[in-house]
Amino acid sequence: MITNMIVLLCLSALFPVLMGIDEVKSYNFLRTKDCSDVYASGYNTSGVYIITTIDGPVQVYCEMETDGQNDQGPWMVILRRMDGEVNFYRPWRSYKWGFGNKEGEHWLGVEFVHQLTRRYPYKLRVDLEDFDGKKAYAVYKSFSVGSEADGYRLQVSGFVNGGAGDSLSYSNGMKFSTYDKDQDNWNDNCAKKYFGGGFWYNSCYYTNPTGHYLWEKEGFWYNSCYYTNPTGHYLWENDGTLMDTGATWYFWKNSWDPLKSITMKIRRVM
Ligand SMILES: [Ca+2]
Repeated sequence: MITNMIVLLCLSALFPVLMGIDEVKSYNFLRTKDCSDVYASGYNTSGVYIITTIDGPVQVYCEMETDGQNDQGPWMVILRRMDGEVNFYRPWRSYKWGFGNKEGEHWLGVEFVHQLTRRYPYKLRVDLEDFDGKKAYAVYKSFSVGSEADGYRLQVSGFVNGGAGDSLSYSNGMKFSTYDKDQDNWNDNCAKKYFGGGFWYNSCYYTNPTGHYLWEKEGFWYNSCYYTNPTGHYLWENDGTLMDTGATWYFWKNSWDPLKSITMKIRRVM
């Protein structure tokens, strides 16, 4: 009996090692609600961690440092665009619960963000990078998302300019919309019309971070699926709306040019 217990104890001590590093993280973080708790537990490297929510465990990407800039982590990524690998033209259900690859492009899930921001005060940071490698950011000192019953309404304020300008205040107070759930202020459907994903569309936006991913190749903005022919160049220049459909943040350069990378991330205000 005693021997059995000793064997069991030894096995349980080995268990985290046997489960591999990612599982060790979840093992240790059963009571963490966001990346601030992960950081407080002594983990200061950026990566994917598992945290606990009322809907069960959720994988999140924690950005523990913000390279060289003033506003240090830990941040929890709620949206990342970086290479067009993931399709963001998705229905309400996907935006509610999240999708994508936490190491790469993903949307964390607006329900989860609501559950956190209804309980604790959070700030938001948006990081931008263009195709020349230039970077800028914006911080909003207060960020919260209402309940689904209230349309996951966005409340954002306290803009701090990190060179990016303020493209999000136009969405303040808006409900969340997707192509299959139009809660925007336009008499048409912003998500559908501009190939957008889920966002707090007004009528319609100055930033569309879940928009269609476009990338630059030999001096032109190519699209991942609609046009494969470079002669599309001519067509595009004559149809401004198509140029507006990328992952944009207008007030950085007063331009609708698509960005190489957009990351939205939140941090609990202690
Ligand atoms: Ca509408």
